[in-house]
Amino acid sequence: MDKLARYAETLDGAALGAHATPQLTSSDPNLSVADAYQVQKLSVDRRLARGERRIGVKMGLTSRAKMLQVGVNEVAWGRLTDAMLIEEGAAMSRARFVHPRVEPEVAFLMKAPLCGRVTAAQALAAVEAIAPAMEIIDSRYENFKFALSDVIADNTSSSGLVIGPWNDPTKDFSNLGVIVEINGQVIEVGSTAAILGHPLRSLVAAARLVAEGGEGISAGDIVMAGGITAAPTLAPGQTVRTTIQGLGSVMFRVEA
Ligand code: OOG
Ligand code: MG
Repeated sequence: MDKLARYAETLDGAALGAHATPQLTSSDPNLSVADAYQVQKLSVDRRLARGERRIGVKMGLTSRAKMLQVGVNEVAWGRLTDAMLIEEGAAMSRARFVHPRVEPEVAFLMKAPLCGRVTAAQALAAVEAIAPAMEIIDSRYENFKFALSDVIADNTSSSGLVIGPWNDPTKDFSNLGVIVEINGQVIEVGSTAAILGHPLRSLVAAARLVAEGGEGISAGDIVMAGGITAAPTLAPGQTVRTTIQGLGSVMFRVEA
């Protein structure tokens, strides 16, 4: 088996078994970003071969708070599958994850394809709806530590998503207040403007980066714009809610 396929198998196995694995760059410090995206594709292909279905893409590290939290300063993207979906208001099992964290995000639902270099106006015209959402990230690396190539190979830590109510995308969502509550206590506050100044910029970047990766964003896809605040750690017994001003709220529970 070639090196990249072996890395994909290791990361896929770590996700399946909910155990941490050493960073790839600790033994392969020169792993390139291009090779890391190939590892990501190969590991997601293993999921698709098991019957999971692609439902869209996610952007990561699109806010300063997120870049600071993990020490990686580049925007990256990952692939979403139906197995990652958690029903709004439902519970996720902590045992299925290594060391999960939660991020408040904005989700886009696409009504038209988007591929390559597009303007913000073209991106908005391809959006059917926007929703308050949360991503559950779970780095498969020990101590949640990684370099850029590591996190790209690991599908940018993606492991779950919860989507709230869909809203008309023609309302102004450039600077809406965001609150994350755990068990009724406010844990993080922020603004949608934390996402590259406007969440739409994340969609524009997604169209370009996904096309550079040889794929596209299709009608019906979900695109996650990226975490707005630092990501709090999840533990059993928590009820987690994100509210975005004017867009509504989204919640889930954490079980053992
Ligand atoms: C990398 C993934 C970051 C986001 O929304 O910024 C991400 C990580 O922090 O593990 O999903
Ligand atoms: Mg995220």
